[in-house]
Amino acid sequence: METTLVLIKPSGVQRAICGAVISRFEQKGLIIEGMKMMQLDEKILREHYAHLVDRPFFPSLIESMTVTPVIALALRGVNAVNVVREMTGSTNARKAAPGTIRGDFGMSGQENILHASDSIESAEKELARFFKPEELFNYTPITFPAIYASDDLNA
Ligand code: IDP
Ligand code: MG
Repeated sequence: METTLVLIKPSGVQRAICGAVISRFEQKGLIIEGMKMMQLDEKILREHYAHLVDRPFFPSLIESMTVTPVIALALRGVNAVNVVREMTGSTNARKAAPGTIRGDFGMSGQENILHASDSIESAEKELARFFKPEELFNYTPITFPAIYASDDLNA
């Protein structure tokens, strides 16, 4: 089992589609291990988007990510990092495939509704960045045996 980080960005909060986005993950069978609303600031965004600080759009990205609070989700499942990334779709929402969240809900490269960790290593770092250990809950929903067969769990 893996846990991955999702941020519903201000574009998702402003568009009032947080429930729709969270529903997709719930319907898929991902387990919500943590969820909270938080106001990001430049300090945390400089860490989170360290790979983009030199890009010309970086100031605009910071502005966009701080205009409202975000909703942070920790989602658990088998291969959760890759499953959530596939559900998220490619960065530019206009080019993201229909059926992905960005493909179905967005029209912008920057205002692309959500962030999702891109690797197991990133997920570990990002979960520690956005959640305290006591904000993550390791429970097993009663539906668990209908979500996974034993061979899924041994994979
Ligand atoms: P990702 O969110 O699909 O992992 P990254 O390359 O890590 O994509 O970029 C982080 C975020 O920065 C994107 O989700 C998007 O909001 C913004 N971004 C990336 N590239 C561009 C761009 O070319 N123009 C404007 N914003 C961008
Ligand atoms: Mg990224």
